[in-house]
Amino acid sequence: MDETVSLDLAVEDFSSEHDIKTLIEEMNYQDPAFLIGIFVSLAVVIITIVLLKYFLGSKTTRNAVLLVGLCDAGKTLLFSRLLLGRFKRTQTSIAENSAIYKAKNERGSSWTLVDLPGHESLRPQYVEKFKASARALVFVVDSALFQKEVRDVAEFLYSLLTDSVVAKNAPSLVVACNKQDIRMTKSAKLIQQQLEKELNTLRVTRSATLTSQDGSVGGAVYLGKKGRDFEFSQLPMKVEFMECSARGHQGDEGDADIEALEKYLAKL
Ligand SMILES: Nc1nc2c(ncn2[C@@H]2O[C@H](COP(=O)(O)OP(=O)(O)OP(=O)(O)O)[C@@H](O)[C@H]2O)c(=O)[nH]1
Ligand SMILES: [Mg+2]
Repeated sequence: MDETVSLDLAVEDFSSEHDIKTLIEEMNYQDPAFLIGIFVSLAVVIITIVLLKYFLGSKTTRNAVLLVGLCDAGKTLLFSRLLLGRFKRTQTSIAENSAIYKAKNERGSSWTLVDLPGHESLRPQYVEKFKASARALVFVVDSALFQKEVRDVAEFLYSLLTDSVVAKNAPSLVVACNKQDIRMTKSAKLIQQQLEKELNTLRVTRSATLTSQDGSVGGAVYLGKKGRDFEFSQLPMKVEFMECSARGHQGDEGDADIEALEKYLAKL
């Protein structure tokens, strides 16, 4: 009985060895162009799979639109307006609000809209928690208080933009210059110019601590292009500035003025 089994195995071994030999011999007889064709097709398939995984894989998992900004900028009211269209009395947030937002487009895209607390002591932990899932950052600014808050706004923006995860994923950035219903507020253009100036100054003071060769230390990356004044166009992500009013021009009962932001979210 045992002998038959070992004989069978020997025959099998012999035949598989024989198969490989004939395969190699056949390949030797093949036209080299045919073999090159096979290798090229295999390489194309592998490269396509890797690229698809890189572009689609990372984008599809990043599905969150984060509302960030200083305290009182209007993030929670904007959150309520985007989701329900209604005005809502708000209090300073101590935790995130999160809900599914259906974009106003034919594709029927939906994003997880997350409103993060703006308080200085809470901000870092919430940014840390959600930054990797961000498809877009809506950075909300109180345009009426901008002059007074410019330094704090720039510092928060700087910490976000030099974060290595944010820089790598490069989520779209929209700076929503809110509270445009208030008289004498700063325009989006002025806010952009002042922020570029302020970020340029911050970069000089902060980059003195960046020493490693790739320009990163403690998870921070260099902001913009070295040797040139900072401009938002130098960032790895798409950046847009827009004006809006979560309260609206007709008071609490009227509609908000957030069409530009809604259009932006529809194209995301
Ligand atoms: N006039 C005016 N007031 C606004 C506007 N948006 C928000 N507000 C008011 O600003 C105050 C702060 O709004 P919130 O939405 O609570 O601000 P927040 O950014 O969520 O603040 P934190 O939760 O502390 O980070 C509230 O009294 C809002 O009614 C706006 O477009 N115009
Ligand atoms: Mg809030």
